[in-house]
Amino acid sequence: MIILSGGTGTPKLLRGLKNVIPEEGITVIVNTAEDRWVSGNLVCPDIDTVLYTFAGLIDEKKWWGIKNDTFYTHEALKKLGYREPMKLGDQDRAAHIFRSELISSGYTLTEATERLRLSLGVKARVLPMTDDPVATMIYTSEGEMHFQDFWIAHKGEPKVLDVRFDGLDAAKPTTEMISALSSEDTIIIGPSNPITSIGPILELKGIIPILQKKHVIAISPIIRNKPVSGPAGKLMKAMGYEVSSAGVAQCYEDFLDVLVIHRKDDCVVHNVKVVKIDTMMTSPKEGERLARFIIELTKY
Ligand code: GDP
Ligand code: FO1
Repeated sequence: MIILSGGTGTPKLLRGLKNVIPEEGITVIVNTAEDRWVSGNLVCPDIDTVLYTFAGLIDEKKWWGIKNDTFYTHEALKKLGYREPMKLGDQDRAAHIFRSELISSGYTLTEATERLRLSLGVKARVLPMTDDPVATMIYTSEGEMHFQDFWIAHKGEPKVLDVRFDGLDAAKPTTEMISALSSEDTIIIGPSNPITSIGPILELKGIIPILQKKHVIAISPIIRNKPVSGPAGKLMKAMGYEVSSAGVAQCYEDFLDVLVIHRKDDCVVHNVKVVKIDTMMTSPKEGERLARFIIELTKY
């Protein structure tokens, strides 16, 4: 099974899916446009959340970082007068250091992710969307800023005028992710932010034509008129989409076959088959139930 993922909603589904089908049979294609160099190391929030979820390490209260991590280095930097733009845990930082050392010695991000995957004992395949640097920039009433600054330092508050992905035009999808996508009949798009998590994957050259030949099932991250978490609503609105499952369907209109929406969401969605179930995944069991439902849909 192949799934496109960002960093919060889809990992909740993966936490369920790995208890329902063998982990070896899961391939996840992950957004890298929210990646950022912090304190000398490359932080890849979405890749790490997916890896930590499979490894059973994810902090399930925040859905980023490692549970029970300490923040000694982050606090020590603060005492020295340097405020990191992201609050990095000590164990989480170790993964960033390992990744950055590998990249500095010539490994690609895909190869470095594979090394981390093996070290963490993850059996699923985790594939970055590209090995090239891409940065999500949010254009706001307070100026242009990196997604992480918009979300963390500015608490997602400034009015959003536009969203752009620096480096995306020149970025190549990896051969690993193209061959993974090409080898499956059905592609799942997890409940992730359609603008800043799935959007960059879709904008890579050649991805939409592949998806148009596949059976594509997406799970809506919007329930009624609100995202479960994060800035998806604000960003969808800024980019001219309705904040609803109909808006999500519109983001994917070029290739979507089935949209899974919450059973209490009475949104009218045109031109795509809609199926309903409880899509809230507060507990692992709820993720498993949704995973079983999705597996049944793949047997169309
Ligand atoms: P970001 O946090 O907006 O940058 O986006 P991510 O792609 O990392 O994931 C967050 C998305 O997952 C949000 O749009 C949420 O609405 C969605 N999400 C989080 N938890 C759930 C859940 O339990 N069910 C559903 N359907 N969506 C969820
Ligand atoms: N989100 C926050 O709101 N505050 C943080 O300090 C923060 C640190 C952080 C460190 C590592 C990491 O992998 C993710 C982190 N996040 C933090 C989450 C991140 O900003 C976003 O939620 C993801 O990029 C969304 O996909």
